[in-house]
Amino acid sequence: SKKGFIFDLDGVIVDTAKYHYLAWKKLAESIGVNFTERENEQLKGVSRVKSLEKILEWGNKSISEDDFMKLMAIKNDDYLTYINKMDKQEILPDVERVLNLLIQNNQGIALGSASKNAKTILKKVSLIHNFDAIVDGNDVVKGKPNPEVFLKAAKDLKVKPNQCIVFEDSVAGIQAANAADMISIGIGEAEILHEADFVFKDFTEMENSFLIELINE
Ligand code: B16
Ligand code: MG
Repeated sequence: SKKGFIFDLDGVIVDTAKYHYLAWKKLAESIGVNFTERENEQLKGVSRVKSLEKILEWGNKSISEDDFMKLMAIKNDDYLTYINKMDKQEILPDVERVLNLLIQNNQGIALGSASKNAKTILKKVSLIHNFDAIVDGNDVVKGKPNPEVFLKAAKDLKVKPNQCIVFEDSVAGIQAANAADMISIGIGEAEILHEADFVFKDFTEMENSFLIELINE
């Protein structure tokens, strides 16, 4: 039957987390806040506004609304210099195999991302045409772990939430999928993503037979 398969972007389709890291690190250090990969881990799946709020909190800084907007723009401009250099080679292993299998089986395919740059990135890696629906940071009011982004994707696909499957690399995203009454599939470390219904290290570990079972369930 027709199911809805909803993909997170960063950490699932492409590894843009490394570019977010470089851009946030540069920004944080420019205002005297220490920033390591450990801090970056906590920003995965979190919106740009919330990310900057957290960095300021870690550094015990309080700034004006005006400066806040300026810092967000600086970070995003820097991030976009990395994004603009992306191409198909940055698609994570076996993402295309999974997408092609789902397309061949007439499944609904959506993007459910917190990023406001999602469409730009999907175009850069030439995957945008594979998606029947795209819901990103421009379309939602409440970020993950709120289920809004995934519920909107299900609605756009015209598939009921309990007929949807979500691929996510962040804890907040798994919680959002669970709250939406969808099957949650973690892509990453099982210890971190223990709230997911299933966890795979990456798509190379996910067999076609597993996907076919999800479709036929
Ligand atoms: P932007 P996802 C998320 O993407 C990232 O994981 C998160 O680190 C980032 O802050 C957020 O997008 C917002 O991104 O600044 O481009 O709007 O994992 O939900 O696809
Ligand atoms: Mg992600």
